[in-house]
Amino acid sequence: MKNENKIIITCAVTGAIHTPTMSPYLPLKPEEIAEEAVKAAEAGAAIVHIHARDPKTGIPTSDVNVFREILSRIKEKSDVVICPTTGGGLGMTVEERIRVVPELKPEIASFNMGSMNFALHHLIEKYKEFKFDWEKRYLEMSRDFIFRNTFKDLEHIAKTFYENETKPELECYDVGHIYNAAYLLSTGVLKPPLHIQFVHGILGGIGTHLEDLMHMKRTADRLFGGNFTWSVIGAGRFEFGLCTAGLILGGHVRVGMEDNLYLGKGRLAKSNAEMVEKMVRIARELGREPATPDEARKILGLKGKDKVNF
Ligand code: KMH
Ligand code: ZN
Repeated sequence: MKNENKIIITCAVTGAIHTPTMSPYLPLKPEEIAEEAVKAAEAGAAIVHIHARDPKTGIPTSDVNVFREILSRIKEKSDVVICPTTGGGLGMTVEERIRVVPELKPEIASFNMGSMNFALHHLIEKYKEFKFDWEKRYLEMSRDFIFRNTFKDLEHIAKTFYENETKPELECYDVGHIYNAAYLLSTGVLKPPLHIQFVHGILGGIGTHLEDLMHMKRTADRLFGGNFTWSVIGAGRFEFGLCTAGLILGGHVRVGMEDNLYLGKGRLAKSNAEMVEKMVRIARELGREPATPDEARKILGLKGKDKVNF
């Protein structure tokens, strides 16, 4: 089968949105995060997207040593492409967020394309009480939180990525972020071909209607012609629907507990692998075969797993 027909499934295994109360299955410790990532890869994920959490409390952390432990554990057991976050978690500085790139020199990492009020406070009302003190405070703080990615930041982040031969995965949470990417491409800050991830359903960004995805896709088509690859995220219950739409439109997809904790209505996913398995089933039913990690490396033009620093 040719690479054009291959679908890259990314699994985002823990993230910095959901908190321990929301699911007992959310991996928190480095060994749990790594294990979930390895199993997701075995289930068919070609890329795993990684955030780190404090091993004791589960609070998202930018500690490079925790990232290093997670990434090395995964690499020991799997050849999956490892994509750490540079979005980090609420309250981290840009410098803290991007440290993983010069330190660990990953093949690919997330690169957030604009500033926004990344809001999670609306999740509070779903829970009567929280396991840890920090959870409610963390979610509440997002009501007034600007996820900072100014043009000055974006230039600095891009420079750091290219110096380390790390491919940017451009997280676009709204149409304006696609225009930001086009501007940075026109000024030479970003280099073609771009890899864009359309992120739907974060409060503060674009919604989860099919028309929203069509608008993002049409805008990127118009601005970049055929010279880009793309993937879709649908937060919460829209995950599988939007990913299915994305795969029908010829894109790649991301699933996993960072974006959604449920496998179906009222049914918590017990593992990230279960979510990947579901996506693999849908893809195969619709005639798309999951890409292997090496096929994903080729499709995205990555430098290779021997060139990372972990
Ligand atoms: N949390 C997602 C909505 C990042 O880590 O840099 C997008 C994301 C961003 O994964
Ligand atoms: Zn992330």
